[in-house]
Amino acid sequence: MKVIRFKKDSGVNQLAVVHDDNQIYELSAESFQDLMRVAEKANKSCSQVIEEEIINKQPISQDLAELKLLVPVVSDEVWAAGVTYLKSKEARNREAKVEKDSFYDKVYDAPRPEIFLKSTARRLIGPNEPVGIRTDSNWQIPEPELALVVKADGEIVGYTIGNDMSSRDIEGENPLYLPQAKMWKHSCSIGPAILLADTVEDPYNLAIECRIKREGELVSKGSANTSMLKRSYNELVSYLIKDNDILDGTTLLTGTCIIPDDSFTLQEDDVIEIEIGSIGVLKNPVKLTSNINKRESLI
Ligand code: DO4
Ligand code: MG
Repeated sequence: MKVIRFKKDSGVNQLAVVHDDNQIYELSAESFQDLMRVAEKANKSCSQVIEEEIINKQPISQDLAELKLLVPVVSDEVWAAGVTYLKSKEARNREAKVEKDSFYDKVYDAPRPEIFLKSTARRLIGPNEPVGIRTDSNWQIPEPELALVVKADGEIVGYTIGNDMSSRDIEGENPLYLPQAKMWKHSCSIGPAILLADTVEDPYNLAIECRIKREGELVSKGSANTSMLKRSYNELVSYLIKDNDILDGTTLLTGTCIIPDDSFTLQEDDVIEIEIGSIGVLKNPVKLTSNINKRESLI
């Protein structure tokens, strides 16, 4: 069972559920956070609350492909874990031109994971909106990642897809540049849906695929599985909330396990597609940040 948000023709942002039979039902909750609050008050899971609400409802007549999907949860903050897959550690060592005992080797094996602030609500974008590439970097890639949607107390309530856009030359030059290698205008996309945690059979066996197209042609393709993750999701969340208050609906990206060839860099008008299990496909075109208007308000 998946929760989506979409813009109606009237301009209203609507929360809805895609049920197992692929029928879509509008929900009365105004946001994913609102749904979490209702569930908590009733001492039920989000999926139980939804089942009870839609029992006497009619599905909408449109298909998922016809809807203008929005960020499924407007997270106050999006955090990200790094170097949680072997492939990420190896790629970081190559870009930093170090062979052994690097910071990346150490963090991969250390009890404490790497966790950094990736985005704020105002910077976050959803399906089909342009992700930005920096004007001062020559080596930029998408990072396809499973994202956890968590409650303030750290409970994982759902899974979505995150794109942790990254500048490899800026990070490779000096790891202290990490915030600039990770956070800029439109550098984080999430969506298209939140798969509710209690409806997922095995979150450690989700196939991930990333496809990058240029003028319609496939220029990069990679695949992996969440079974390759070095740490557990609860371990990552436990470090996120250690001595740190978060709000309901905070999103935590769990790290990348797909890195394009080292010769690859994104270009304007490329199209990135990230597919994870039954969550769906998160698709975003690429634009130079200088060609993206300043966003004044929340989505
Ligand atoms: O250390 C840099 C970031 C690592 C990261 O974003 C990842 O492994 O996904
Ligand atoms: Mg990443």
